[in-house]
Amino acid sequence: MKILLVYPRYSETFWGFKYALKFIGLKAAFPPLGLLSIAAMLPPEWEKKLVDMNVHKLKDTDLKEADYVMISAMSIQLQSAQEVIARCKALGVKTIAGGPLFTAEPEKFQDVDHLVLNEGEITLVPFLEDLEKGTARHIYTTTEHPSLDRTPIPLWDLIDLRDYATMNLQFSRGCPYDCEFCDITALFGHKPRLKTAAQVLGELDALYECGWRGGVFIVDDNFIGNKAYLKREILPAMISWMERHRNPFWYITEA
Ligand code: B12
Repeated sequence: MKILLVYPRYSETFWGFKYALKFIGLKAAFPPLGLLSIAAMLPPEWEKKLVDMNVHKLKDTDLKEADYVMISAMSIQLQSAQEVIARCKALGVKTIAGGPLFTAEPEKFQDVDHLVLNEGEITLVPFLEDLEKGTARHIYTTTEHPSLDRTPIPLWDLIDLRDYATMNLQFSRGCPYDCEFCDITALFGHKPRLKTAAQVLGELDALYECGWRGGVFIVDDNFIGNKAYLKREILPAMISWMERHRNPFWYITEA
């Protein structure tokens, strides 16, 4: 099976850093972590290629070569996502879409063949089983939030790390608070779900072994959603990992 993973273009906003990136000679600020994680959940024998449209042009030949095009996007990528879906439809290529854009408003995407919504750790499993049986439905959804112990290390070899300013790592999902400006709990729930220290160090190792040195963005909804666990289990493990590896990374996060 040949899979093309596509990350649509961002609209022009502050957070796309379109103009600032030119000063540092890079193509995008952050890699598509959701898509790289989904890639790692697919059968290992499937052939996978990833096009981040913020970095490279998406060619019709790439689309035509794929058995399925898997698209991930957030709302800011709506226009580009719609264009990709229309191009696939015109070329007769089947599409599978997931991520926050599609999960928040699935009714807008009738032209997508399979909407695999919410968190892939849960919904991708029945979808892949049905796909194998030839009975895949239009939509897969769930009201449950998975534990993060099933989340694999992203398939970093699908991108060229040198195109990006910062690499991403996720330690937790969800947030216990209820701030009026934030809708994160609608997608990821109120209970922070956490990775173990072994998982976090495994992800640091993976980035280190790919040759990455520099910034690592811990892309949590709220890095301090569970302060006690963070201070007891994660930060001491990260500090000693950093010392053992002579401080190859610096970090940013959201709290
Ligand atoms: C890091 C982050 C950013 C970063 C970088 C984004 C990037 N490219 O990596 C920055 C700070 C730049 C950013 C900015 C913005 N962000 Co932001 N961001 C996040 C955050 C905190 C983490 C994203 C992440 O890497 N998650 C980890 C991966 C593993 O999760 P994931 O991508 O969701 O993938 C999972 C599922 O969605 C699903 N899945 C995803 N893709 C696919 C594809 C397929 C085929 C399948 C089957 C499944 C699937 O399975 C995956 C595993 O469970 C999320 C919240 C969150 N917890 O995810 C918000 C979030 C994505 N951001 C959001 C928003 C609104 C924005 C902004 C528009 C905010 C603003 N007002 O400016 C900007 C726009 C950015 C731009 N370029 O213009 C919203 C999107 C809401 C929506 N309905 O689309 C989110 C969900 C937060 C929220 N408020 O709810 N963001």
